[in-house]
Amino acid sequence: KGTMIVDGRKVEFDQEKNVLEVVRKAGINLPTFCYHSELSIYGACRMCIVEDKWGGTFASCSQLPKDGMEVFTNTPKVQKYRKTILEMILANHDRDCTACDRTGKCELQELAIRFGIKDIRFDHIGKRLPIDKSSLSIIRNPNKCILCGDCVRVCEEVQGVGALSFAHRGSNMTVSPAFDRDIAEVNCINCGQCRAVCPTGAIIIKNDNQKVWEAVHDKSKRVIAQIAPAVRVALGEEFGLNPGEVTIGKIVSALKTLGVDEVYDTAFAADMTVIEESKEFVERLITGENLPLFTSCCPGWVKFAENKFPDMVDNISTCKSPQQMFGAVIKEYYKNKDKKEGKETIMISVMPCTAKKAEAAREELQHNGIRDVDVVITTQELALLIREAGIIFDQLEEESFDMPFGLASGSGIIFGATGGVTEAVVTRLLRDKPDHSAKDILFSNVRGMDNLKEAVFNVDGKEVKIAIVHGLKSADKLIKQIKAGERHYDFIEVMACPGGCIAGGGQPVPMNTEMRKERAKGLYKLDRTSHIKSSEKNPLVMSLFEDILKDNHELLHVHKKA
Ligand code: HC0
Ligand code: SF4
Repeated sequence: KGTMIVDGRKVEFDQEKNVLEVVRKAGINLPTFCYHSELSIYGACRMCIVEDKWGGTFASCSQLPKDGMEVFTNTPKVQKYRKTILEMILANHDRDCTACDRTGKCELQELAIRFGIKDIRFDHIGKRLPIDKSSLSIIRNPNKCILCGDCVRVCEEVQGVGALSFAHRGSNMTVSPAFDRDIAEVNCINCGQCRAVCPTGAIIIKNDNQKVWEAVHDKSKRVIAQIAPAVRVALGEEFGLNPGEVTIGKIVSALKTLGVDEVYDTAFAADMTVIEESKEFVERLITGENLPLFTSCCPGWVKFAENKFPDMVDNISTCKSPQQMFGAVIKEYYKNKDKKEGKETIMISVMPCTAKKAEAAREELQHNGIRDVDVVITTQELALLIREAGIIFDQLEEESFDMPFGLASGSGIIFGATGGVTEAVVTRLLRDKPDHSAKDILFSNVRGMDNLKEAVFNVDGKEVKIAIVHGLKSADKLIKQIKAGERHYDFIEVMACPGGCIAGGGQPVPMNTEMRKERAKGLYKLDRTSHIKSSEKNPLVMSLFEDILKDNHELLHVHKKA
């Protein structure tokens, strides 16, 4: 607690972690590449440099604020210093901006414009390192890397994966997977969080939009799209709206304009998941086998568990994720009609998540070479498709989902936020309990952005303990404690990305905790205004269980997790 003087003006500080945050509080947007409030402080880019009253300079991210401290943010010395750093980075950077995925949203480009960099005094080195296209989810272009280390830290500190690190020394320094291997050959779980923090185009989403165009241009295809819960509260950010603003009607309309035949809600399939997963949970509670039950809908988490805790894979629910359930059900639903009409059904998913691309390609999620889901595009790719097609988002008339798979309960929709799956399953298990106040207390525990959330409730007289974690580092810590016998749970929801799908690696960037909260709020609002509160009250889901799923239950489950 204290007061600092920034450019001659007094600023009080209290919780601010460093001088940089105090300067920003004073209304000065100091530039930085390597500072993220949620990651450890690296202090390498030095763009946030300030001058003290004695003429000394320091990186403001790396200093604690002190009472009476006086700093200047725009002296000739720091201005010159920042410009020189930018020129040095640009001299070493691939300047193929017109064809870059991040153009217009690149933090390096933005700062070059902001600081009026026109002539670069250094020779253009223009690295020519190979581009890594091995992953199904992301592309790494080391020629555009500015060595801020944000990806290295998020992968290690938030995800507990450590797939990326600094390699080589001096001017040969790069960021790469160990031993310069391709990213697909290491323990990367495809979460895309590295891409979400990368300030340039050095890590981008693998773009599958061409596959969408090919499908909608092919008259022999019946093109069906499903839209994940979290997409509807984030896509708007690409078109100037606030985080959390719901644009689902426009998204449906945009997909129809692009040529998709039918548009459905992944939250419908989430309702199926709730019913199947609750059943599985109650069965395990009775037998006592494979507890705790871990949720299975997050493919980043499933791959993490396979890599790190192979002995716990049987604890993961056998339920396919809603994305995959939906694909399997749609293909079954249209099987006979396709045969009659000589068509092929293509399932396209619009997801907030880069790992869903890898999930859809898993061997056990295809049958006789036919995948449950054919193409996965992220929220970001959908925004690109909309722009490419020349669709003016603002002017789109809202449309509703098609039927019969367009109706979802509020429970299905909140899947997109951390705690949502748990809340939906508990709502289902407590369906006969009229005690709303107990449910309200329970749900206040499962919502929010705490790393670990816990709740206890009763099923048929038995006390059940739940944990919710998001960010795989938190999951890693929790599982180690469970293995050591320090903690005990019956049900554990794990989502790889901090905040859940709303903050997936395929969502618009930049992203921070406030935005995550706003996006989650958008989903909870949809839940409140939904006519159907719990999954088993979704009449269309229930009739599906009576109909094609009656003898086809295996469509919803997966048993081999290689
Ligand atoms: Fe999610 Fe899902 S909630 S993982 O976060 O379960 O991606 O939004 O679509 O599959 O429904 C993502 C989001 C989904 C699935 C659903 C689940
Ligand atoms: Fe690490 Fe996720 Fe990036 Fe893979 S996709 S390198 S796991 S942050």
